[in-house]
Amino acid sequence: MKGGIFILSGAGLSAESGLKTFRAADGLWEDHRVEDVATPEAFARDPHMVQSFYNTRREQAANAVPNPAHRALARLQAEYGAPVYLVTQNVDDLLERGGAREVIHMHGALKNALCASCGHRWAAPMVMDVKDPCPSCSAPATRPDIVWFGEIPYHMEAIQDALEDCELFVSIGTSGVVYPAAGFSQMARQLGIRTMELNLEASGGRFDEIREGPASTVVPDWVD
Ligand code: BJW
Repeated sequence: MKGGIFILSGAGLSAESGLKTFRAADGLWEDHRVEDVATPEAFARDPHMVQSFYNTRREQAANAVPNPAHRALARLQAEYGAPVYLVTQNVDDLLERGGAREVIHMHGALKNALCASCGHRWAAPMVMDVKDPCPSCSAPATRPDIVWFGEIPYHMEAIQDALEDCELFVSIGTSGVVYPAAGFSQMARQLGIRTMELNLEASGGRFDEIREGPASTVVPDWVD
């Protein structure tokens, strides 16, 4: 019998840990044009600028600490009597550092480097250089292990399987504008799954229930 909970999180989950969201007035896309830093074309054109964007964010994420929302979700995953799938668009590791056992990072992870030539993954140094050779094939093709626009997000099959195992879908701190994640709530509704949104301000998407407020308050209130 399915009884799991599917949680899709976005940048709002980590906002109170001091990490900027993308689309807020003071967000990451205010300081950088998306096309300059978050596309494969940008990396091909100016790898130093892209590496520098992610080196800064890697350092910020390493210095951030999990907030009560990350810890509440970790608690829920540990204590709930059915699977709790933590699917995140975030590239920080604050859910893991908040105690979560298993997190599905659909947009990649700042802590990893990826070889664009052979696909090998390894722990990224805090400051990555485009000329760093791949430890497996030696190609000078090191890139951040991040899913950029136009690339296929990770773990799509596992995500589909997780959705089918759930009876509740909860969207936390995401604007719901980037696909395919933006389509998950509709997929959930089509599967007959109850949907809920926890967000500072409602995103405008269709949900059976919406609770507004900062994640550090609304998430623990909902979990406990
Ligand atoms: C709080 C809070 C607090 C604040 N408490 N809440 C036209 C139509 C449909 C699709 C497309 C299209 N044209 C192009 C596409 C595809 C494209 C896309 O969706 N574009 C749209 C912009 C239109 N998508 C892709 O290219 C994806 N790939 C793809 O589609 O491949 C095809 C395929 C898929 C599947 C199967 C087969 C084929 C790839 C998308 C990669 C996204 N990458 C980024 C950057 C890399 C990661 C990084 O650098 O960190 O990922 S973009 C950026 O947006 C980042 C995020 O993960 C993502 C989502 O943003 P998020 O998390 O929602 O943040 P914000 O800032 O938007 O919202 C913050 C929210 O928090 C707000 O709601 C606030 O209210 C809230 N909040 N404080 C609670 N304290």
